[in-house]
Amino acid sequence: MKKTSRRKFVHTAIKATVISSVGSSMIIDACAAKPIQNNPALQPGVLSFAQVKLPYEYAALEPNIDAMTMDIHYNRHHAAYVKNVNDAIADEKISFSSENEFFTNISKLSAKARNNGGGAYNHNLFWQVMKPNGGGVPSGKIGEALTGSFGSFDKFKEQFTSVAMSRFGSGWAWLVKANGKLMIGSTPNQDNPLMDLSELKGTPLLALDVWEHAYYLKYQNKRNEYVANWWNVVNWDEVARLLSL
Ligand code: MN3
Repeated sequence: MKKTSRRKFVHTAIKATVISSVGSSMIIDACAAKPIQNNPALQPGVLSFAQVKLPYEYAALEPNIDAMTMDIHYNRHHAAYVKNVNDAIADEKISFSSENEFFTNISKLSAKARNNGGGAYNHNLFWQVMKPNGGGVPSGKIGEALTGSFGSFDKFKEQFTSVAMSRFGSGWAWLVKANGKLMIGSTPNQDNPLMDLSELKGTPLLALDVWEHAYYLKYQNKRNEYVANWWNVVNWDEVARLLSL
């Protein structure tokens, strides 16, 4: 089998096992993922997390993000977070019915629920705020909002890049909407701005994974090059859509 057709086969096979959430995530709804149940112990009406269908092929973001990184990141790292958070929900008899309720009560839950729930949600957003031939300078309401909040698009980009570079160790950089304003910040590990214990709070519009697993195969320790090239794949249409909700 040729490499490309094998990749296509693998991708198709994975698509067939991707699930949709019982929860109310706009991200999952927007992606219309097909339902699967990762853990039969989960009760109807209780939140379960789902891995969104990757909206492009593994190689689609090259040369900015390589196919092997995408494959491992999606199929191993992200898939594990989704499985593990659903296991935690079942084992710990967590009975929240939405992702929002889950994250706003995260300080009461276990480290397993927090780390894997964040990992499940954060990556679902991450895949969707990227696309092949993305990047550029956004226009319309998102463009105006960025200019209004940060002075100019270049200043926004500079500040976001600086936050992504200064997050020590593993974590995420974010653009969020909070109280009608846009803000930039970062979170450690798999925390996110929906969590009650997060210093940065708001509705996520854009997320950048700065864990080494997101870039090490291609960029090794050069996080700066990864971040610089990531701007070429930002899906501003999706960021604009999230802003409009
Ligand atoms: Mn990751």
